[in-house]
Amino acid sequence: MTEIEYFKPERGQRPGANEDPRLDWWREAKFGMFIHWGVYSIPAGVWQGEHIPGIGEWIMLRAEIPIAEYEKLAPQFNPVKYDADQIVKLAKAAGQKYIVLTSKHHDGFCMYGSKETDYNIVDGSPFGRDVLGELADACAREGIKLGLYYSQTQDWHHPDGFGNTWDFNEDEQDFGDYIDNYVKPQVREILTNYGPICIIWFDTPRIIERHQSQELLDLAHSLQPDCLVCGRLGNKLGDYATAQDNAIPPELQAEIDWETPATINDTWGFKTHDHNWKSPAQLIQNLVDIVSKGGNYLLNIGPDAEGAIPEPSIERLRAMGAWLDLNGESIYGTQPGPIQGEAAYRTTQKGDAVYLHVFDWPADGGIALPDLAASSASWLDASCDATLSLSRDGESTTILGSAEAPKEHVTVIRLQL
Ligand code: FHN
Repeated sequence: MTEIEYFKPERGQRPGANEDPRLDWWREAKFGMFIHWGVYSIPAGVWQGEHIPGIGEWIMLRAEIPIAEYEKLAPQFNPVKYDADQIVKLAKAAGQKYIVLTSKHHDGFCMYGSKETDYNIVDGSPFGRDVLGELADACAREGIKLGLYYSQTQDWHHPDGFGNTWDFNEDEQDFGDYIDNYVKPQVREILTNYGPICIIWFDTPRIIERHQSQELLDLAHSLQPDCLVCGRLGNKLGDYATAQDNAIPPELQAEIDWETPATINDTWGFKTHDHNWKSPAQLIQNLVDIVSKGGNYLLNIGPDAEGAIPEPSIERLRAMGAWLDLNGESIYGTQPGPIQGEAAYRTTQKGDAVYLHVFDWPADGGIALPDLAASSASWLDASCDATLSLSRDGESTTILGSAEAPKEHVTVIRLQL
């Protein structure tokens, strides 16, 4: 089987796909919101007048900005437009069932009130509000699950964190001390002070040793047994597999629970120069494609320096939500469908219903399903009044619909087995 590279926990270190009941809600959910937000949203991809290529949250490393310079962003960070309720409501309108916020990204700036460093939004910015705390409250009010991203290995601000080669000499760093006396206390903070956390989303597991990953896994589970740990903890540990950014495996991945983290444009953290927005149709097809292969889609927003969500992200998320309002039955709580590997469509399944998601509507309106014995076919979107008929020949079914695609983005046909 062709396989994309995963951060994949080893079999034996985790139960197999569909085996661990702690993941039941996550398997049902399918679609989550990632939020990458920090002081990097101020330069937004531009440093000293120069456009710095690459993803926005990496500007400190890409431009090798000295800590003393980068730190000056914190006193400028005053995101007065931040509205946790608005974010949560947007996620709900988009049909996203969980949210994962960057509590600390590689630049080391914490988006919550940490006692371990003043380099955080509460103590180190004029804003002075606990972004994470407000989001946790809003999630609790709206009944949506909250997860937290935490960069356990890379920390370009901490003298013993990994990755900053321009301020520090790697040979003089004590990574073990950083893990024991900074990362662990911070993981304890975020898993203690903000209510139930559904996922801790570790990332870029470079140089972390096996025992360190294991200790973080044990710590997370001891503090919140139901908190899932993503596969980027490192050393093949974690509760589920994490695909590479924006990567969708070409085939069904039935053996693992997995998730694709993805961007709407090309950056995670806000960038003024990135206008390469994926279309709503592309995003809906990505969601369908992932779900049809057994995965979850964690789709990112990157608020700007004022805390506003970019309008193109809002528009696209709302379009996805509108589609899910009509077609969500074919996504949430489904299993990968019986027909795989077709370019023009994808399938999901729930009980004896198979959902046929048509990406490329056939010019003659006909779709032959040689190995599927369906007894009836109907448009999932009840507002669709185009004609649709089904003919059966033994174990094969042929569907005949209208000559033109009845619906924009992805049309779903519900087939009863
Ligand atoms: O380096 C990070 C990147 O900034 C971003 O957080 C993504 C999200 O999956 N993870 C890393 C790159 O894979």
